[in-house]
Amino acid sequence: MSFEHIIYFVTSGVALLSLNRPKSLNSFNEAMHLEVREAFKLIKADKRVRALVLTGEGRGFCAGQDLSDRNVDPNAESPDLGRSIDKFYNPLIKTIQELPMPVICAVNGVAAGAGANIPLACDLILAGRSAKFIQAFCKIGLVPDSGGTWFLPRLVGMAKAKELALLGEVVSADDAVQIGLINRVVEDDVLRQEAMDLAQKLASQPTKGLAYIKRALNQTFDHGLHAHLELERDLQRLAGQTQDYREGVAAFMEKRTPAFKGE
Ligand code: T3D
Repeated sequence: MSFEHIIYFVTSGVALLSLNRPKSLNSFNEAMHLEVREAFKLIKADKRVRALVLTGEGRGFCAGQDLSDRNVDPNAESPDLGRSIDKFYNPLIKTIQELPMPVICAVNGVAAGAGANIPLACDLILAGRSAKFIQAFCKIGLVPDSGGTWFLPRLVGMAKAKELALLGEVVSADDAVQIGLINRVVEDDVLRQEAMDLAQKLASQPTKGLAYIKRALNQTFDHGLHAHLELERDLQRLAGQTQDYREGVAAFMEKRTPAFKGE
């Protein structure tokens, strides 16, 4: 399948999905949304894929919604942004969160608007040294979307979340690590390789077990302790039924390196 607005390929168990509209800092138009959606369908259907790297081409990761697609002429009818959220952004965030494998976001430059929040839905966030994160919504009279008002307080606390969302100031990659927004900063020229290496390492692990870990952690704030203990029990039951669990225990007992197959 060929794409125009994204780059997509699979190598050594890892899918790479790179946003590819660099002239507008990989901002989302409808066509790119549709291709991203198509790529996620491929990922879900491809048994080889056991980890995903999401990144962007050029000097930006993503500048959110392509604002040139919005008619703001005073005489024009107001656009229904809720429809755009329902149709594209919310399904994307849910898809990333529910994907049963680790998703690494490699933030290769500026990440603004929805482009700053899509990484927060991923499981691990690596950033190039030059990356910056901007909750740009407040500058154009909008509300942080793509899960921004959900993820931010959980990651950085309410005080910092309000500061980021209400002021829309630029957060450097180093500061983003410092405040717990992202995981790691690496030099720009090695970002993609580092992300791919990490993804390949994850792709060689018990994929189903990692998917259950992801599910348990993603749901942790939805439950009280008792309900969450029950979820852990249910997921452990499922994990115990995987081939990789058998392999992990057998390899430990036989003092050898396990060969996990993601089954
Ligand atoms: O509408 C809905 O569906 C609702 C959902 C909304 C979700 C959202 O994401 S709303 C937020 C939208 N995004 C923004 O408000 C960010 C707008 N961009 C910026 O503030 C700045 O571009 C950046 C801070 C991201 C980067 O600044 P800088 O100085 O590094 O680059 P630049 O010169 O501003 O941008 C480079 C080019 O990309 C430029 O085009 P040009 O002049 O070279 O032809 C610029 O117009 C274009 N560009 C950047 N962001 C967008 C964009 N074009 C369209 N839409 C953009 N969002």
